[in-house]
Amino acid sequence: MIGKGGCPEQASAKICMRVLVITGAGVSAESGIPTFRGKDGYWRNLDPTKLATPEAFARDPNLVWNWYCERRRRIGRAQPNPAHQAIANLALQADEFLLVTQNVDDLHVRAGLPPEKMVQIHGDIFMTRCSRCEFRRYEHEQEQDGASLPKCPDCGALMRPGVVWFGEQLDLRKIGEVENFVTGGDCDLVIVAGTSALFGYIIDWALRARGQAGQLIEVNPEETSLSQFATRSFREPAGVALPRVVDELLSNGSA
Ligand code: BV8
Ligand code: ZN
Repeated sequence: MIGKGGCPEQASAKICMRVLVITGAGVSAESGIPTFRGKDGYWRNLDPTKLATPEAFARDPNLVWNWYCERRRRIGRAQPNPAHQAIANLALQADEFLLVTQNVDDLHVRAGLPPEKMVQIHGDIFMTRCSRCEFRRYEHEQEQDGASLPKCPDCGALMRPGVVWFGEQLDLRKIGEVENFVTGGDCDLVIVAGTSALFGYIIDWALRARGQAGQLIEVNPEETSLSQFATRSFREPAGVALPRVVDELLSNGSA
């Protein structure tokens, strides 16, 4: 698989494989970011799947903004872990690559993953957008002091975090990016790491991308609804298993 002359798509690539990686909250757990369903996911003993909803925002936008500000601060203090680094390395070495992440944090990019090789299917926590018009801005520095709720400079409506909430449609452009890759040819390798794979589209993309002959590697200390389809499962933390998986790929070019 490692052609001396390099790979069909990218001469510089060292792994002549078409690779899809799908990640969830578990890959950021070792960076100190709580998962959604882990016991540490609750905030002020509020269920995150109840807080991350348009209803909660309508009911108490202050509470929801405080939650997102606290998460932004926590992510700002966190560092990418070896799982993020291994995936970034794979993105740079594989002939064809796409990362579909459910995570709204920026740890994949901070680990060196080229943003054009990633789709944040549930949005970006550092994006703030108007709840009415198309206005949006990237907010890393500006802290929301929670006192005054941010208003849209264009239409005066309430600004909201640039994420997809439960009960909301996914961004059709992003769905298109994933579909382009998934239908653009069977993958030699699909890696699914740190996700409970609860959303139908996550399972659907993993299985369609893998096609008939591809490998499906699952990295998760626990069984998930995808385990039955996996060709190899690593019941280990992603920060331990993924560097090993990628080293193996680099050393012999196939999983
Ligand atoms: C949708 C952003 C349709 C916010 C998130 C009306 C319209 C549309 C859909 C619906 C609707 N009404 C209801 C729905 C369905 C709805 C829904 O609620 N679904 C159910 C199944 C939950 N779905 C939606 O709302 C979605 N929209 O379906 O649109 C559509 C779809 C496709 C095409 C066209 C139309 C939108 C849902 C998005 C919600 N927003 N995040 C924010 O972050 O604040 S979801 C959020 O929770 C995360 O992004 C992530 O996706 C999810 C958590 O899941 P995981 O990441 O897997 O994390 P979890 O905690 O569950 O598990 C962690 C795993 O890691 C565990 O397995 C654990 O064992 C493992 N782990 C732990 N430590 C480690 C580890 N693994 C490795 N290493 C470790 N160290
Ligand atoms: Zn507006």
